[in-house]
Amino acid sequence: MVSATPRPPTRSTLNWHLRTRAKAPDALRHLLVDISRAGRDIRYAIQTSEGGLSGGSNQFGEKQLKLDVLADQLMEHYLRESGSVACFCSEEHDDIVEIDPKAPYSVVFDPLDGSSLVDVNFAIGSIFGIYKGSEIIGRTPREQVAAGYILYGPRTIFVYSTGDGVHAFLLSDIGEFILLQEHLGIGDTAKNFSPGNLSAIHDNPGYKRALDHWLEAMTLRYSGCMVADIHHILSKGQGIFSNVGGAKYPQGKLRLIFECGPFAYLIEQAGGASSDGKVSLLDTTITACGQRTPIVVGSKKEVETVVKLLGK
Ligand code: AHM
Ligand code: MG
Repeated sequence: MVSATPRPPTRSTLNWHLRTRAKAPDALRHLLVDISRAGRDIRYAIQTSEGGLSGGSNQFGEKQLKLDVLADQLMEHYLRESGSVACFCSEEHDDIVEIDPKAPYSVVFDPLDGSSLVDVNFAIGSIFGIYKGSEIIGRTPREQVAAGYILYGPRTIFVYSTGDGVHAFLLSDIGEFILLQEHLGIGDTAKNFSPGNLSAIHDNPGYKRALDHWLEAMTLRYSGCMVADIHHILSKGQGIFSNVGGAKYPQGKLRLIFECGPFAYLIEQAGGASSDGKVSLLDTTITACGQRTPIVVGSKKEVETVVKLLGK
């Protein structure tokens, strides 16, 4: 006889979590599961495909690796297959790519963040954010209905939020993401600092003041991959990450749409803070695909301290 009450699954899968805990609408749940599948395939590509340059450059004039292109194609494949994506904006495309204007969501993503670290076998990642509707320009990252990342380290971890906390999943040996930790939280004070675009201290006295303050009592944790460096903060429950302007990158190196926006959403969901030096990154209006922004994210009190030192 078939039981009337559905039994919980034997493993807490991502799909189960999205359905029963996050109570995500079906289309959003399917889309997030599809993005996790892209992550699983990108993981396989990192482990098995040849290295080297693709011969092309992205919208920022950066030389693309074959893996950058492959990761981008895998993500695009799953987004198209989902049937739920109106358009997407990727670090590897010059402009927004339209899929189906009538579909419910728009997706922003960096398919392979920190890909220059692949040769040295450091951790790298994919980042994504999801907006309702078919517009991305003119929105603010606060309007994301979900954001997350996949970290390809010794273990592969999928982290997401749909606005009710931040949750982490581990890729199992049979290719399923299984719940690792719910409701990751960030304390108000930081012990670790992660300073990007550090050469800016020579042109930006505020950043030099922040560095001197960190060196007094804190410990450096910086890998050069934003996904790994921010995952460090989320998994240790404290820390600060920054990438602010100097002569080479007046607005810092990182992009609002597919790098800083999704992380600002995740960090604030976990109880931390984000700032572009003036306001929360969640309230910065997106004006162009390639828009760069200064970023300070992590433990609340430390973000406040650094913003004051930057602005002095
Ligand atoms: P990418 O998207 O081209 O890989 O560049 C982004 C990466 C971030 O992951 C990281 O925080 C930053 O570049 C590192 O830059 P730097 O080496 O200047 O600190
Ligand atoms: Mg990137």
